[in-house]
Amino acid sequence: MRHSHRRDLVIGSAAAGLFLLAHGDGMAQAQEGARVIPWTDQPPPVPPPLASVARNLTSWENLDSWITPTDRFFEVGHYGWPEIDPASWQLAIEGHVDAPDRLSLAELKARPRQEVTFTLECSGNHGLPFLVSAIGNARWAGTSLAEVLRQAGIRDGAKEVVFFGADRSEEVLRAGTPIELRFETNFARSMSVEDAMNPANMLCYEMNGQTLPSAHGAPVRLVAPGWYGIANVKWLQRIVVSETRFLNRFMARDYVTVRERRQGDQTMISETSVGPQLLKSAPARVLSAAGSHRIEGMAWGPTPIAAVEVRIDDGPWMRAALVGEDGGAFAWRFWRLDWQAQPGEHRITSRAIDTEGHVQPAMDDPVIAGKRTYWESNGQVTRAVRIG
Ligand SMILES: Nc1nc2c(c(=O)[nH]1)N[C@H]1C(S)=C(S)[C@@H](COP(=O)(O)O)O[C@H]1N2
Ligand SMILES: [Mo]
Repeated sequence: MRHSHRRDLVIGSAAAGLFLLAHGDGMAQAQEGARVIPWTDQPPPVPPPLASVARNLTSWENLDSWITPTDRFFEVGHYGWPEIDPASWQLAIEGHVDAPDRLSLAELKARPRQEVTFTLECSGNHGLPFLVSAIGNARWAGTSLAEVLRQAGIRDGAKEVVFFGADRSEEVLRAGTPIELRFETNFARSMSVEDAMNPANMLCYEMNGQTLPSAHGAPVRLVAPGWYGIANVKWLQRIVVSETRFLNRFMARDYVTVRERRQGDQTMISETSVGPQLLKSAPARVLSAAGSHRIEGMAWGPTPIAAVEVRIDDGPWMRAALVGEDGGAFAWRFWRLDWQAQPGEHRITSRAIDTEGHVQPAMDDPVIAGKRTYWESNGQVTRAVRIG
């Protein structure tokens, strides 16, 4: 336990012994005698039209292991849930390249293998009342995207790399007007050539040591560590190197963050495509054992987590202890704070601080308060609990 902060000493002492077993393997459940006190502000169920888009949301109380088991990992599919025959599947590499190629799954698996532990968060997480646990941390394995692109030979003048999924649906522009346009299109997202060539990116065929399940994009998905979920294109079918920018629904119409900003004495609106992950944390659960309490949660973001602070009701910020695995640049950190709780209703808020001193913004920070869309909601998360 860290004692770098004075308030730590006050909070950390008496209850510490009771919870010692809790994080030996990162599992809160492994702890004898400790009981989870469910939050009183439970999210409503995903409303029917979206329940087939965002599935398998596991409550924060049950996201209790550092690696999220695949059967508790949330799933998002905007254009349905394709089942692809891995034996006949091929990945096309085409567009502005010297040597267009088609790669089978066996050929991809024969290439050098790489792995990463990456916490995948949907950019809508915490932006909608029913979407508050669209996050999970998994061990992903595959082969380098950059090496496949290098082999195809990106030609001068290329701007972007576009990733097409096999999932397809109809899109409508100017709906309900005399100049409405309907067309069928595949799910796709693009990245600048520079971002695509990041050595962390992989063509992924394994999740948590098993064959990538179809709900998570089998046979092969893009894993783009450090990016919000939307960039991690599932059911990959074609990778097209492009000389122009690619502006589909998932780059430029939806998945666009609309923000009001003060610019001198004017208010301006900025509209930006959902991008890399942002600094964030959330309280995950409150545990109780023999009259003592402990708050546990996670923190993640683009830069290493230096500290997490927790506030109870309107009290002072208290430093939590970072615990469990430090799984590298792309994985969440678990944290905990022992708590001498008084009976009654309480609000628990956490904020992450990175090694560069950035602090996760409060909900009334202009960067969050000025946001008109639910994407990229990295404001501080407050949960409610009743201590009996
Ligand atoms: N082909 C395809 N890839 C996709 C999506 C999709 O609808 N189709 N959804 C994206 C979004 S919004 C998220 S949050 C992640 C979710 O990944 P998971 O289902 O493995 O959790 O997949 C991304 N990749
Ligand atoms: Mo998402």
